Amino acid sequence: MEILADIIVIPKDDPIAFTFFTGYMAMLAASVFFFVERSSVDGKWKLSLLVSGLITGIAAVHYYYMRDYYLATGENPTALRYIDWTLTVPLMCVEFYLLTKVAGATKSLLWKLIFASVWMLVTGYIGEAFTDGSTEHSVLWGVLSTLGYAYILYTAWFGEVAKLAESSGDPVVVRGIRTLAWFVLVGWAIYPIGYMCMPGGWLNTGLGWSSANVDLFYNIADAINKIGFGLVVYSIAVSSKK
Ligand SMILES: *C/C=C(C)/C=C/C=C(C)/C=C/C1=C(C)CCCC1(C)C
Repeated sequence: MEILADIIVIPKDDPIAFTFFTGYMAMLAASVFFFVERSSVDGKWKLSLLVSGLITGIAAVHYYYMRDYYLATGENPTALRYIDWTLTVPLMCVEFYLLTKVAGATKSLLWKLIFASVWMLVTGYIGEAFTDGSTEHSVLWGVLSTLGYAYILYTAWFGEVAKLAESSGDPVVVRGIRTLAWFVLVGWAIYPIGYMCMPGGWLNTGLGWSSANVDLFYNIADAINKIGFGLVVYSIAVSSKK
């Protein structure tokens, strides 16, 4: 973690720095892919592909800044991270809405999902950014945040989104929404696990991790969720015949 005459040096033994750089490139490449492929899918899926490209594009720009911030300070770029998520997670809610719109998804469903995601992120931010290192603080805000997460999870698996997918009568959409619901269940769970490994968190004891270690979890999870989510949307767009 040193800056030599404006040249940024990546330490050979720093996996966190490594994932910031690969994460950046992967997000950028994914955006190019989604934007270019937009022209090869049926008209009704073009907006969904645009949103996929925006999600990875917004993340790429944030990664560009976060990796430099991390290299320069050795610290967790909490504010940049949450600004990124506050833009990209609601856009993932827009993806759910667009995919189920043919089956009658309403604006009110979209707003409920966006509200839940903003709730999850604002409370998570308070938990991380204003921590005094105590377990009380970490747990209180972590639990409040999890309420928003649980709402999105429920909606995707059993609630409105799942029901609308079912009534679309299109097996490709049904399968696609189910795959996205798996991403929310498994891929998104990596974030709270990382959160709990931070000082004050339930999983921190014994590990003795600093708060920068959380970036390893967040970087891997972001690559899986943002690029993976977009690829599922892409595969729905190319395989749905209707
Ligand atoms: C592209 C970014 C994504 C999909 C970010 C998702 C973030 C979460 C699901 C974060 C969840 C959290 C909790 C459920 C509790 C602890 C605090 C958070 C914000 C890490």
